[in-house]
Amino acid sequence: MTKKTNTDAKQQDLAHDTLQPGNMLTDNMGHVIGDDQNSLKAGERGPVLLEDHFLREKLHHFDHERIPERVVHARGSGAHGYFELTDSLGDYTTAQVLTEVGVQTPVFVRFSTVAGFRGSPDTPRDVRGFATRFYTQQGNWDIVGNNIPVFFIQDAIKFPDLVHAVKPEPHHEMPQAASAHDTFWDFISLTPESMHMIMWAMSDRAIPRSFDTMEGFGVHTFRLINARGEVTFVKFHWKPLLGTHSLVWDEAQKIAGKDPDFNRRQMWETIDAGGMLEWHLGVQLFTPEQAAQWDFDVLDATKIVPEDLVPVRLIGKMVLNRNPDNFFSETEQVGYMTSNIVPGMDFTEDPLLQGRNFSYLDTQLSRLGSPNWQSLPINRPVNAASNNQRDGHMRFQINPGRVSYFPNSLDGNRPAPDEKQGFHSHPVMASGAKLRVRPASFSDHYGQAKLFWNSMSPVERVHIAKALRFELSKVETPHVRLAMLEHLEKIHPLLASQVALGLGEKPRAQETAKPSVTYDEPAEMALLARAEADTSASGGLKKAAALSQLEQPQSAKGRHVAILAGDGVDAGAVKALQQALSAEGAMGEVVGTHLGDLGGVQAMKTLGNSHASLFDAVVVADGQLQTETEALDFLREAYLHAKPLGAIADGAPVLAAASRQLPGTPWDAAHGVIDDDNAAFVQLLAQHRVWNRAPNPAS
Ligand code: HDD
Repeated sequence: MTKKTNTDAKQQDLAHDTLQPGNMLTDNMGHVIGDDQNSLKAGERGPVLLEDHFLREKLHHFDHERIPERVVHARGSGAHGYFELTDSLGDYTTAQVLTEVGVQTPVFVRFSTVAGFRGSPDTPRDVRGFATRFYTQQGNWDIVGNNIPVFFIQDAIKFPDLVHAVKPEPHHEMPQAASAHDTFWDFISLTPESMHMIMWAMSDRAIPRSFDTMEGFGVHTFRLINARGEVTFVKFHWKPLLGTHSLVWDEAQKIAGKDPDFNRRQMWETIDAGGMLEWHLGVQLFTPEQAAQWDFDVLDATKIVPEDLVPVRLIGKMVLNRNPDNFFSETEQVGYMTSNIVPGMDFTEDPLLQGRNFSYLDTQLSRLGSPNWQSLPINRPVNAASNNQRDGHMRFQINPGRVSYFPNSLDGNRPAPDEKQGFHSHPVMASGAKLRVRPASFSDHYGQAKLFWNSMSPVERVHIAKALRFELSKVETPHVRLAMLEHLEKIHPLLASQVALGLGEKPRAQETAKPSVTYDEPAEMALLARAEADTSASGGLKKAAALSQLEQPQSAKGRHVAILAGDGVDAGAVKALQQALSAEGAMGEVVGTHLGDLGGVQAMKTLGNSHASLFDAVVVADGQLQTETEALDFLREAYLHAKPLGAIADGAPVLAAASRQLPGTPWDAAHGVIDDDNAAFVQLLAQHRVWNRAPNPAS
């Protein structure tokens, strides 16, 4: 079957609006400007004249360039691409985007953080937005998801409180892009329904390595409706082909300073170099009857449906392969809405989704300033909108004729609803007394928090304990810290105990271990490895598949390796390593003692203007560097962040010199330090990190 695609349709549409600059400079009314560098004055040194309409228009437009940033998810980065269905859901839905195998549907995805302002760094500890727009032939479909499958709250009415609590505090607007402060933890300590989400937010999931090494989730349960009107519940998943991998917290903080645009830059440069970012689209399909049997409620956005109960079925692939032409026009002006669904889909009564359906339309109006925001190129559907809505600020569409109502006899009774093609809400029964209550089926707030904890590997549990120590030690109000320890104790006393040690509080359990600071201490890892909790609200499971990132696919593709070098480096050895890396889709970049030629290899970055935290691994290629402190620091940082290290040519003595900065730590192949073996190094790179590198407790 020839690949039918409407990718071109959207690209042509956007290209039509991408204004290629002409040769002559004009004002916004098309008047060619003679001189744009000097205001019109009376005399060489006289006053500027009001009649200078070019000056007035230029300053006028400039003064009005900023629009309100998003109230949450202000910091974002977007890219275009396509979704191609590979496995039809024709038994479950009539939605063409989920039934027409082989069709490439244009998409635009915007990744974001939640709490930080528009100019905040890419790598705070935070949830990541993962908003996908499908420009389908049946209208726009938006999966406005996150990289975490649950949420802090069950009811949308609490969202303003949650956001007010996490944003910089209103009396002094600090801290920027951080949850480690009193108001956030005060709110959380009084909101037990947040505990499952807190475990995800304090895990490595909240510091993703890159956009294409994080998962995406639609979070809510939606409905699919087939041609016979039968309903199936569905949850949407984005599974990155490269697996799901994270930074470590010390590294994430340093990246925020060394390159605040770290993730944005990675995506831009990958696509700019002809690369792409790829995910599988997966669905969990289950019936209302199945859902009724579980000990959790699928309308509760603080709960997952564990993949052990309902496997994720991969049905297609999304590829992001085109950068926006203009950040503001596309990435800033895109307006997603959870209410953007197509025929063959429907909402469920999830109270969080119901509230979101109101909020997104509402917020676009205040942010984009006109009811015609949906006519902006990035928001325009590929099938033209046709209705009787008229006027409003910034009307782009020109509707001819005299009829702007329905029914009508003066224009062939067009446009008219279409019984067959149109969207129909599924006639689900809905009745009951007007109540402001939370259903009992929503009331278990710790069962799946324990399920997540149990599903973590020992090193991931240590990272959660370290994150909670970091966060709660920043809280200045003692009773808030203590209240949080109570919640943690309900998840597991050993977790609460290890966090308490960091807060100067009594441990909550007999057993304790030296809390990890820089390393992941083996003693704390061993202690927390034994901390298995009794779960509930999890379908009878004690732990769930696919929650630990250490179970994820591994790949060296997209990895970025620093090759440290000075003048006279062995260029042949460097090029051999770069070829071995590029064969696996990774990249080896020379970081030199200076820019430019180092005797056969080019340095585009230097030890002074770069940092180990910006790379996945470090190889030293030059023995002269053992006296270069910056080189030794580069290696030390990478070691502490559990990154693969290597030496080629005469670089081994530099590794030895660097190891002397960390006495008692193993710098050998068994602990991820590879000397002169490109194949072994590339294989290690694919494993992401070397987690067994903690110092030998006997040393
Ligand atoms: Fe939201 C933006 C995702 C709960 C109200 N949200 C926004 C964005 C994402 C999400 C990815 C950025 C979209 C973009 O890139 O432009 N939001 C979520 C997820 C949630 C969630 C996965 C929980 C499951 N959101 C949520 C609730 C409400 C909102 C409960 C309000 C009741 N969200 C908004 C908003 C935003 C928004 C205020 C701000 C900017 C925007 O809509 O376009 O309407």
